[in-house]
Amino acid sequence: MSLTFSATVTGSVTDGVLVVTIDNPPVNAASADMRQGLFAAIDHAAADSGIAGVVVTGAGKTFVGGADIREFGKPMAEPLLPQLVNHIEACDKPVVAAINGAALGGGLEIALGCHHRIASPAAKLGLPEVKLGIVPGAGGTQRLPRLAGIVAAAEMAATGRMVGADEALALGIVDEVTTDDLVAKAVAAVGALAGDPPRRSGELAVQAADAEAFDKMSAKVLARARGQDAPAEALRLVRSAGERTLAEGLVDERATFIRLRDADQAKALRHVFFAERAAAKVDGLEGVEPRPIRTIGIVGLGLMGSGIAVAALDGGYTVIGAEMTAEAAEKGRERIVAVLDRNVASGRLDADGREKRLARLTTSGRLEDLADADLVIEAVFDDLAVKTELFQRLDAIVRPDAVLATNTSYLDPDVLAAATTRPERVVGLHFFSPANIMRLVEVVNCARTAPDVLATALAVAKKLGKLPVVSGVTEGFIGNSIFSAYRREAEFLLEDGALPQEIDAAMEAYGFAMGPFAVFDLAGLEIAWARRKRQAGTRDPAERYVEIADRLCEAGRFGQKAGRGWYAYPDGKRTVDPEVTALIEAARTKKSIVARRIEAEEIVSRLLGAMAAEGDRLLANKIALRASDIDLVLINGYGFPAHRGGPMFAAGRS
Ligand code: T1G
Repeated sequence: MSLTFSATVTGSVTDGVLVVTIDNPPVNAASADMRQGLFAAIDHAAADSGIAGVVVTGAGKTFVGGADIREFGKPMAEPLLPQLVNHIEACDKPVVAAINGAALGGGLEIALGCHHRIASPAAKLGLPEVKLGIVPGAGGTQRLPRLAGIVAAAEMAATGRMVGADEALALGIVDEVTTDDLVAKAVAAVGALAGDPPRRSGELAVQAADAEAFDKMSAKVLARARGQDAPAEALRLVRSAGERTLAEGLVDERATFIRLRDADQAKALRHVFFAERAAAKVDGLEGVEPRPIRTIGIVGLGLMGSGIAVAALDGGYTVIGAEMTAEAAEKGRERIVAVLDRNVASGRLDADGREKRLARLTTSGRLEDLADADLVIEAVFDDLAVKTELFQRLDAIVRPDAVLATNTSYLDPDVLAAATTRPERVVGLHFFSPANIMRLVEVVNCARTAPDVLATALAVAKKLGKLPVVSGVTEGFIGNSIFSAYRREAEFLLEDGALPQEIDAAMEAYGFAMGPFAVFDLAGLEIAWARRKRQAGTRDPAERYVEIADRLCEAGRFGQKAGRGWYAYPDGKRTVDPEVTALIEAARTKKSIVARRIEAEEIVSRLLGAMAAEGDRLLANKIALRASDIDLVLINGYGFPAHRGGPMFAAGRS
């Protein structure tokens, strides 16, 4: 007999057990309708003497993906999630969670309110709220430590790390893992538990924490949390679970959740969450099938190319790495193997994974060996003549349906496309170094790129686990265009009166891991210098131009690797250098600029404003599809603090 408790919650009685299924696509989020339905299902079971207990499970691949984030900022209908979780836990009949997939945030909290938890191997459990700038708000910080202990629970709540079924079992978060019929197993568990007092996680004692382990974990978490409020609050709430009653802890948790939910950081991180999902949606690609890609050729196995090769191997592709000579190819292979070995040493990869990847890798000193590649990505020296000649050769080697992608940062991919007989198959895949680590890939939609080629590039980037953002063709695409505007304004500030260390301090206080001048030194000053010299002949004389960086380069101050740049680096330690201050003062004098004190607030405002103004230009010229895409590029490629939402969000433009 089928029972309907709400539009998204239905039930059926099997062997005297009410099996409740949550079906709220796409992720079974705990919407108002779902909460009302599940609440009613528990009431129904409690009232029906023919029902021995309840099984709660999700339809599809998710158990419950969490509270419905789209409801945040709107009036919340009862029952609120904590009320629902408390209601489940208070039920006098056994309620068993059959965790069939992701149980995240409120989804895990619902499972923790159940009296017994059985997970399928596909289950993923976690409290990712801190990634949204909040803390769990329905008992997660209070019930999880009662099952998993304070240190493990605190680490999960403060980092948002998900655990798989086996780790959840080892931690005591779930009671069983089964590869059998999950619901049948849960129905049997209800039968076995019926008649006994339910085991309520909220009533369990909290085991005393290993203080040293907690402090060590906490220090690591807070070091990474830089400027974010939620992780410290999550640590505090879990840590204090052992010092007060469940009721007291729940009150503090809820108040903290509401305070953080309505604060700026959570609003920014919710923006980023939805921005990431919007970025993959490109008008005109609905229903466009990507071309099947199994073998990826990579030309150029230097730092970028070898990183891209590892990313492709990690993504499950067969990889042919090509260089111009056998020796260079062998060196490239060594670079790839070295990255894999580092991943094994760090525990990110096991020996079997390493072997499987190497079995899918071949390297060659002959471009002709790329003939069977479905996609070829070039990552050779960023020189137009070199890349153009390479594309002409590849065009004649690969199949007509093969896709050709350029990793260029600054060159015009339309010129490369025009050098081939099939420009429609050319696209840009601008990776960020190290390509096997950085999530961001700018997918450059060239003038002639065919829709299915663009769809192919997006699909490959997604399979690589990357965050693809579509960019049109302009020098520097989205990221480097904005970064150039950021650099220009930072140098204007120098002329006007600020010093590199003051500008860096202001931006680091705002939330950047590194200020602009520290970043310029890290990246090296010579490439920007070469570009400025190339552009000198055509530069508009009316345009304000700052010569300070040129003076640095003329003095051989090319940045951290050279031991001197905007800073000096005695023993590798970034140090203010009076020589640079003198160079800046001389540049001001040359332009008769009277330096003035510039406060941090003006520094931040001008630099954010410069980025947002360039973002407006990119939107007006249709280089970026949406303002939130620009935010994603700056956050994932240039260290813009995610909890500030990105330059366009910070400027109120997205
Ligand atoms: N609420 C609303 N919409 C959501 C959602 C959510 N929690 N999670 C995903 N979506 C949408 C998403 O925007 C996209 O929409 C579609 O679902 C597919 O998402 C009280 C308060 C579950 C692992 O943080 O991690 O519980 O673009 O592409 O790759 O303590 O979604 O199709 O229109 O990501 O299969 C805590 C967030 C909330 C989990 C599935 N939960 N979601 O991944 O699909 S706060 C989370 C995810 C909370 C309580 C607190 C993933 C997923 P559209 P998708 P996926």
